[in-house]
Formats: sequence, C-alpha cells, structure tokens
Amino acid sequence: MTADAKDRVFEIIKLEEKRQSEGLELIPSENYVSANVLKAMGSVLTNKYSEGYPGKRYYGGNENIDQIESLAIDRAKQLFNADHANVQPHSGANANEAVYYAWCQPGDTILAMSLPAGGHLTHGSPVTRSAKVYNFVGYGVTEDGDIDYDELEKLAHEHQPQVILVGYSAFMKIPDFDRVAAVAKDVAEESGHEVLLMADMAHVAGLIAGGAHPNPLDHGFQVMTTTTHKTLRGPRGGLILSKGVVGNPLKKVEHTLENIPTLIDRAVFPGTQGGPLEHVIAAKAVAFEEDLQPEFHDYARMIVENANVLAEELKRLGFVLQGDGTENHLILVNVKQSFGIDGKFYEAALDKVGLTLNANALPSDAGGAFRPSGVRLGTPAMTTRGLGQQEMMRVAEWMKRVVEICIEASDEEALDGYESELEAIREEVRKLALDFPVPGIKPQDR
Ligand code: DSN
Repeated sequence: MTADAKDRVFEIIKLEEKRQSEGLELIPSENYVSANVLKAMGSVLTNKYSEGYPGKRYYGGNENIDQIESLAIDRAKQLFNADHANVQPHSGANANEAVYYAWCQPGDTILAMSLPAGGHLTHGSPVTRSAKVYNFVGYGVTEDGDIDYDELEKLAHEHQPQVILVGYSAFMKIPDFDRVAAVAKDVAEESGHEVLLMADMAHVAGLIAGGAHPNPLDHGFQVMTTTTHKTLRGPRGGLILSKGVVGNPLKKVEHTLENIPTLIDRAVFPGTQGGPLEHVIAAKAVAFEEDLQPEFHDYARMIVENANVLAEELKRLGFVLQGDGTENHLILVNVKQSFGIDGKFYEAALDKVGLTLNANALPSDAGGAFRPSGVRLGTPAMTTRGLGQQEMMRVAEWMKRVVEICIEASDEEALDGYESELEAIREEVRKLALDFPVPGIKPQDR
C-alpha cells in the first residue's frame, strides 16, 4: 500500500464496500457497475480538458479523447435507435436543463407530470431554477396510478405548451407514447408552433435498451433524456438521445424540430456546461458496450420478472401497492394504508436490517415529503447481483417481519428496544447478500 492509500478516504471507501456487500439495495434508482466501468472512471482521462465535441475542440491533445467520445456516441445511438447522442451531461438534471434551454425561450410552457404525482424535481418543481425561467404546467395520475391522459390532453389544449414531457421518478406503468404524440400533433396544428416531445426515461432506460420497455424514440418522440447510472449500469451521469439532422455544433442553426440534435449540442456546450468529464464518458462507453450484449436483454427481462414476483408476494403479505403492482421495476408501497406506519419510520427500521430503500410521497399525500405515507423500491440492483424469484420471496418476508416490529415499537426511538429481533433479521440478510457478490468488489477487499 502506498502512503497515499493510507488516506482516511480509502478507509471509508472500504467501509462502503462492506456496507454494499453485506446489505441489499432496494432503491430503484441505484445499481452496481462492472469492474471495467470502474476502471475507465478511475483513469487518466480525468486529466484532460476537451471543451467542444469530437473533431471540434477548443484545446489540443484530444486525439484519443475524440475516439472515446465518438465510441460512446455511436454505442448510445445504437442502443436507442437514435440519430444523435450527446454523452456530455454531467447528470440527468443537467440533461433536462439543456433540453429546455435548447428549445424554449424564458416564459415558454412545459407540460410535465407534477412532482407529487410521481414526476421529477427537474420537471418544474418550484424549488428549481428552471421553474423560475419556464412556465411549468403539471398533469397528474388517476386513482389506479396511470397518467391522467384526459387531464394531459385538456391542459395541452388550454396552455399550448412548447414541450410535452413524459417521465417520472415514482411511476410504475408503461406510458402510452402514441397517445401523447397525437396530442402534441393536435396542439401544433392549433397553435401554429412545433411541440417538442420529450421523454425522461431515467428509471427505465436499461429496460428500453434491453427490449423490456417501449422506446419513445420509436413512437414519435424527438428527445429522450436519461441518467446512465440506473438500469443502464453505467457511471453516474446524463445522456440525451434525439431524432433529427445532426449539424455542426459550432454553427447556429434554425429553431426547428428537425435541428433538435444540433440545438441540444449547443445547449449542452457552451449553453449550460463547460469541460466534459471524459473519464466518465469513457465509462459510459464501456457500459453501453455491455448493454449492447445479448445478456443485457436477459438482465432487463429478469428485472421485470423479479419486480412482479416481489410485488405479488408483498400484496399477499398485506402491503397495499400504488397501481396494484408494477409494469416496470418500480414498486410504490402505501405503508400508512397497509399498516398505519409512515414511510420514514419504515425506511429507518429497514436500514437497521440492511435493506435499503427510500421513503416516498404518494399522490396527494397528507404526510408531505417529510413524513410520507409510502416507500419506493425496485429490483435493478438486486437483479445485477443475481438474486432471483426465491430471493424476492425472502425479501418480502423480511420486509413484513420489520413491519411487525415497527407496529409494536410504534416510533423510531423505540426501535432500540428491538435490537435483538432486528439483528436476527440483519444476520439473515447479511448471509444471503454475501452469497451474491457485488460486481467490482473483490471478496478479499470487503
Ligand atoms: N434521485 C433519482 C431517483 O431516485 O429517482 C432521480 O433523480
């Protein structure tokens, strides 16, 4: 070990490796990357400035970087049947911001699912910068958890938005992209302006790449944004796919839907970002190549199968699920309605047994964001580790045993009195988790 490797930071990384190895990750937006993705991220590419795009950089010495970014672009296009890919967004939030900036003027209207209904912060939550710049109008969900298409249509005609956005972070149905595309077409005819159809597929991009979910770009949408670290199993980052004509990003182009790929390139750099993170782009390229392999289709299918088994078993054990189940990998449980406990309390109790998920508000939740009635969970990370249907049944059983402890304890502080019961479940979780190693963590390192 070198002197540097004795830095306290590396000791803490070891602790995190242990936490990840000995617990089970149920947070639906998290996953594990391969050793090769880790290797590319930890490379000397981080030393390089490369503002601009392949072949059009503002610094010298980019001949290798250009090849890497071009590979990432080509692989992303292939994965999503896109005409263009911008692989530079540092995150999903940056990707969304760049698309708004590419297409909208300040004050323009964007119709998106509201946050309480299951949308995302960057889709117009008042606390964000973009909500101050653009006029967001929010549509909701129906009783059964699906998009309220009638409301979406009504609001679209009323507000004649420049963008209609389909995407979400707590939603378990498959959107009807064709229906939304038809609404955009009608609004464009009525208003005389083109309407950009944008899909934020951060949660399901890996399912799309693996053929287990429809691709909005095949259903009339011009733009799809995503993060690369969720179901795509890449590094933490963002990605924008688009349909249209790819022009020179250094030259201005006319504001038309056809030119959206170039408008987006210009909006990412220099519009909203500076130097790209080429070590992360290299890791994206490595992940995309993994996602292009036939095995990735099996992975995508198994995520959905595992989610269905888990959802059905939870229901059998008395858990009430939003939408009564899931069509993707995401499960939203109403723990308040099911057992009278709130999501934060339940999240804290599950943490103690090594099952990690997040408390989540439900549509029209009286508990708000701080004491929500629900928890959100999903199967992408567990499926990466190789857990299957048998293990999903055990996860559901542990979740129910923790519910019973919560009911008895009645609040978070009182959980201290249930240490031995919680530790017994913790030990069972640890034993199972260690049988399914985390990719990228060598057993001797944990
Ligand atoms: N934080 C992510 C999620 O968990 O859904 C989205 O940004």
